Amino acid sequence: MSQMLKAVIFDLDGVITDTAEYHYLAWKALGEELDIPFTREFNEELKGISRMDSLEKILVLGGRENDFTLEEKKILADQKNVHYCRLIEDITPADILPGIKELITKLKADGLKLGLASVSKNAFTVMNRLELTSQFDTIVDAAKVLKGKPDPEIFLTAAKQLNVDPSNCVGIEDAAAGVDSIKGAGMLAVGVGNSETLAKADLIYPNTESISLSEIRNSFENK
Ligand code: B16
Ligand code: MG
Repeated sequence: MSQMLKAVIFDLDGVITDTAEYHYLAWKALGEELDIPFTREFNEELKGISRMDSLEKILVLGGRENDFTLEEKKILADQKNVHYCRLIEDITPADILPGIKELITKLKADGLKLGLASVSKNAFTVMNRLELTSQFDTIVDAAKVLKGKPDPEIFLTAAKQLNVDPSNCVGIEDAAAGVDSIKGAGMLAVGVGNSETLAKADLIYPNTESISLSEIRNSFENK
């Protein structure tokens, strides 16, 4: 029996706006300070991963996982966040990625609910600066989520807050960990970005501009 599409749950960084690039720049600067340079390829592994877990991955990459106390790690993570917050200071609605505003308008015209499932503790600030907060029916508070992506908790929480069964939801993500989270929640997964990185998604688009609601509906009806 085919399910009805009732809600679309968005990731923020890398889907609604290009803050994924700012996370990369801020981590890269910290990495260099710690003598742990890393590539964009390694950065793919940080996408969708919480602040402290990202720091751990960087320290492991540099073989420095035992060099810092928890207190020191918190200071390093804060330092990255201060840098990131500076980078997002000037973002405006002009920084919404191409096609996303149009997609939101279509979804709302079709009576679908909109949710946000970002593990970023800066998500409310970014959504406010993009002037998108009022367009969304729910925004999950990352501070209240116990298990980050790839665990399904955040997408399941968004569905619960929307009062929609996960089987009636689609999730949109730019990170492999996020696609795993969506699939684990039992939702249809739309990936935006590299088709190899996002291979587990049900539908993959190279960029936000090419996301097609009619294709999503087709995929949804045939799943
Ligand atoms: P913060 P998303 C994630 O956001 C980012 O992809 C990831 O790079 C970042 O480390 C994480 O948020 C935590 O962000 O340090 O601002 O709390 O992709 O789930 O929207
Ligand atoms: Mg993301």
